[in-house]
Amino acid sequence: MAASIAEAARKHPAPEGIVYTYGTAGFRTKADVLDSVLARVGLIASLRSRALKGKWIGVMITASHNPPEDNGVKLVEPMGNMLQEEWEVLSTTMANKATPEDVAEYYNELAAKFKIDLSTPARVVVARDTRASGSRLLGCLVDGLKAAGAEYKDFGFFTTPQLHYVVRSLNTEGTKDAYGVPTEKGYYEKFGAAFKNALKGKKPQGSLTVDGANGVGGPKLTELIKYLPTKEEGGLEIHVVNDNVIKPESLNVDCGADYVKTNQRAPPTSKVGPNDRCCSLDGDADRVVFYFKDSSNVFHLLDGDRIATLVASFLGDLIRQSGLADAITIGVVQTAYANGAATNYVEQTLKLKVDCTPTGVKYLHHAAEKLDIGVYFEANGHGTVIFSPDTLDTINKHEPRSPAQKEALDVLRATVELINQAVGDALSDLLLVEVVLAHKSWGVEEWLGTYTDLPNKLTKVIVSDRNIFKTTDAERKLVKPDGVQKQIDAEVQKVRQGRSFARASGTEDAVRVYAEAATKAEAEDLARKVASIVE
Ligand code: NG1
Ligand code: ZN
Repeated sequence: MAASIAEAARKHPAPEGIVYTYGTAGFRTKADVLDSVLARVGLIASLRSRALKGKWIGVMITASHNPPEDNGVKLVEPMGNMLQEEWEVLSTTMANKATPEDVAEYYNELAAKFKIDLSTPARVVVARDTRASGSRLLGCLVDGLKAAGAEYKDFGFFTTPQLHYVVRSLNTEGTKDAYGVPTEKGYYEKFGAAFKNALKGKKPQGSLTVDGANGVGGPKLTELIKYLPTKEEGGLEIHVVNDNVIKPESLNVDCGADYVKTNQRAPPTSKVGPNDRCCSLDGDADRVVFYFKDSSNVFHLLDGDRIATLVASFLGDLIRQSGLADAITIGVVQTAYANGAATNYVEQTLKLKVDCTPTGVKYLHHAAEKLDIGVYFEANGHGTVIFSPDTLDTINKHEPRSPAQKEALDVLRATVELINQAVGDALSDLLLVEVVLAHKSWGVEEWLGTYTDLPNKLTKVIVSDRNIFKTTDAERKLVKPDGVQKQIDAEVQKVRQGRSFARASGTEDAVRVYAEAATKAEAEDLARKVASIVE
């Protein structure tokens, strides 16, 4: 096998002078320098599967919201979680091995280190988004998988959450934790049926326009719609726009969740009327934000914080109405980027606990796993809700004591099914939002009216070395460089309802500065001041 592994590495030589890192979102960079990485990821995925006695591991080829010429790759653990941190480090080392011999040697070293029996089957599920470079990179990945003797299933074009779904379903098939039928159709059937059941006769108002970022989410949503009740059947009218995957160079260009969140405006092509509900997915459909224009043509964003608060309030109602309030508690997990008004609303109005974690879905997910029901969303729209095994058991076994309790319990059970437990999923999240709005008989204005966001500003500062910025307190305070936090505190004191922090980005070579305050002018001024301190 050493020979075949060295051969695969030889076929896809590592370019000189590039250092690769498995970051928050896997390996991600310009697509034309990723061939060697993909071949090596094939080797790592095979080892990871063997280390877990042949459980299915997922490999997704995507660069999410990044430009069309980028690409990337991330690994998925058997239950649909993100790759274990230790293996992120091993993947980084493997990606940076210089020669084919080094690659083969490291492969054997890992096998020895983890006592991996190389005759154990290795099983890997692969899929990709719609980028032009995807098919070439898939070829490189497959070369790595074949060299390692892995069995693999190629699901072709998938959203990232579809891949997580299939991985979890394959590994739980035939057990009491069976998640779903491990096929694309199985995904649509599961979420389609859950949507219908969770609506339970409540009719969604108006329609929803979904911007697919010209990525894989558009066509997959079009497919999912076939499994949803039609408007005539009491379902939701959905219009899919920006779903041109025939022109991969249009991916994420002037559309998509990142465009809308960053620019605080609708895609220029948007043609919707006042108060029409819209949402935007990102390039691999694991992230969604909602928005609308009011009757004065003013744009309003309903971001991840809004989704979290909406869903937490709905689940709280269902738990109380089902008679489960004494048995189950709900918590919300946010990052420092959550708007202060959202945090306040959760604590003061919903009376729920808020945890704050560092940026990156894996931190939020881990914190949410410690709760009975953990609602976690990043402000930019990544997120989901997870239910602990005990909580699921309680919900499944609960005997309602009145027709009203039964009604609420039915909706709660269907809502659990509707939420992708493996990972944040834009398609599942958008259906969840629609279910909540339908039950509350709310439109976007009522949703927006729950609280008023504090004006805020997010900027990026290019520094010579971002690694000198070290944080504590879930990234809300700098401990290094010395004295910088003191200067930031001094500026924050000067503005009303001020809050600001600076941290090194995990995905870009920059330091991000966030500021919020009572007015837009004060927030922008504070961001400017803090940026100049950091520079
Ligand atoms: P970094 O670059 O570490 O700030 C960004 C987002 C995260 C997350 C990751 C990608 C912001 C402020 N940061 O991280 O929320 O989405 O990319 O997974 O939006
Ligand atoms: Zn994404």
